[in-house]
Amino acid sequence: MTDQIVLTGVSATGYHGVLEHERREGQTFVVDVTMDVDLAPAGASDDLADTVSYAEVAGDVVALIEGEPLDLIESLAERIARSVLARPLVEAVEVVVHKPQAPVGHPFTDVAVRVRRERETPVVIALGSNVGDSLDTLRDAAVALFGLIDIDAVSPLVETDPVGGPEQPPYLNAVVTGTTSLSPRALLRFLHDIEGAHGRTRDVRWGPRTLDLDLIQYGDPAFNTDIQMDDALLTLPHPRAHERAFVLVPWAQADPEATLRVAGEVRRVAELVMAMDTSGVRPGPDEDLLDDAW
Ligand code: PH2
Ligand code: MG
Ligand code: MG
Repeated sequence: MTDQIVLTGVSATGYHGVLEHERREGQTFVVDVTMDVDLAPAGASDDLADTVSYAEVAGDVVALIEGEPLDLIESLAERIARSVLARPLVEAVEVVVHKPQAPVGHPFTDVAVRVRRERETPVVIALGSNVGDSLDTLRDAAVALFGLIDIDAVSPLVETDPVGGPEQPPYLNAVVTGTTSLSPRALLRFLHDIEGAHGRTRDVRWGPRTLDLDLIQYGDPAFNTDIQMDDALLTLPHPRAHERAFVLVPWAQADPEATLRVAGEVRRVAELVMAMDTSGVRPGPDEDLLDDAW
């Protein structure tokens, strides 16, 4: 069960409605907002920065109630949902807009619309394996990702020389792009679960691994919606992705238009690839990782 923040009964006077007297005199609108937010980080840190301020959300709701008059409470609910989803920690939102003084023409207690909207954030995940039957492992991982996010593209497989760490066999690498309603932290937790299900242990840094799933980017730098963060659990965008041919080459193959923020600047992944040494990256087995799932 997802954690939620529930804000109920935020009310203000607005001028929404189809009838002329509604536009002239206004009436009370009452709004309930339920936000899906992972509350564990704030529960542990006791820090407002780790959660969503319900006071700020209430302020946004009142501004929209009092703002530009709309014909329908449907469109008011839609705008409120959009404004709440603009907060990065909110995975999904339910908005109820009540209009208890609506011109219904009969005795009634309330009328309301309820909408639920989920975030659809573009994400980029890099897959790697160099222990065991790597092709089989990456196939399983791709199927697990298929159940976790809405996949847009799966790159071809590449076989790559190991970068860093002890002497170790070559890797099979690939990149998956898609969209998700999960927050970055929630997505990371699921990625770790999938790694764990393939016997992944975290001992040698950059050492051989059965399965590595790295969250490379969350959001879209081309639209300035990419999340930049750096805490004990997660750094976004991935701090070394821009210099790793085993990530960028398959990523550019999966999405030729892809962009990545490098030192604050938005760069085309395909151009980064052209400027880098890609001699350690070769075509891998000619297999569609999602053959069975699509
Ligand atoms: N992953 C690493 C370290 N080195 N080298 C290659 N070629 N591919 C990888 O996926 C890789 C690596 C740490 O995650
Ligand atoms: Mg890695
Ligand atoms: Mg990793």
